[in-house]
Amino acid sequence: MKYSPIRYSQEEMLKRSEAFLNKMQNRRSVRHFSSDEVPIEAVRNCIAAAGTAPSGAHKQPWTFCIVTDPEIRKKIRAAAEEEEYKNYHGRMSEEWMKDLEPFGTDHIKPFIENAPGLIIVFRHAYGTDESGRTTNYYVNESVGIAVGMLLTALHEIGLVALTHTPSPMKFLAEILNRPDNERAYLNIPFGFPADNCEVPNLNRKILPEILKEY
Ligand code: IYR
Repeated sequence: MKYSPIRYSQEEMLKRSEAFLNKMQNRRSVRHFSSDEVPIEAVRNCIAAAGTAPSGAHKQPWTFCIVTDPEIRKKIRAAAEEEEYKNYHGRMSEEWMKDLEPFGTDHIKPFIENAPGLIIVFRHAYGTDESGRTTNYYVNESVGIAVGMLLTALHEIGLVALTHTPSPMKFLAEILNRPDNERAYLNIPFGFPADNCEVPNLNRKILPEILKEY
């Protein structure tokens, strides 16, 4: 099948790369959400955009669950806080606890209930068809790329998000009744930042630190 994507002039490419970089420099993880309503159809489009990600043998080994139901969120929060309590009270190393200090995180996760919604991402450890189990390839890489595209899409429409990693997160598949081949990958609360929202004053590595040219 023939493929002819748009071809920009070199000057236009530079201009677009600078504009995109500026836009992405403004993306931040947010832990405090407002209750402002979010256009859910726009979030569905962001998920469809994530679903355009490349994947091993094009198996598309992902499921994205949008969760807004208060009862389900209550269950997820209770289970997440139970695990996180254990993490913050003995399961995480001293070094880990110290590394997290600038972010002011603890086991209490109000955003699970008060963000306008959650996108819970599942990776497919294997696939299924009429004959039984099928193999998926590079599942972590594939789902990681799709999530990167999802975060970019959410940022593009002016939403903020958090990549929340409750651990262990087996409870997510149980609460959402996902099939056996699906393993929770990330919980992504999304919405608008709260009025008084603050984020840690982080420095990003500069380009020479992350880019080596050969
Ligand atoms: N999963 C825990 C701890 C945590 C770990 C890392 I690495 C972070 O960058 C942030 C939090 C939690 O969600 O609080």
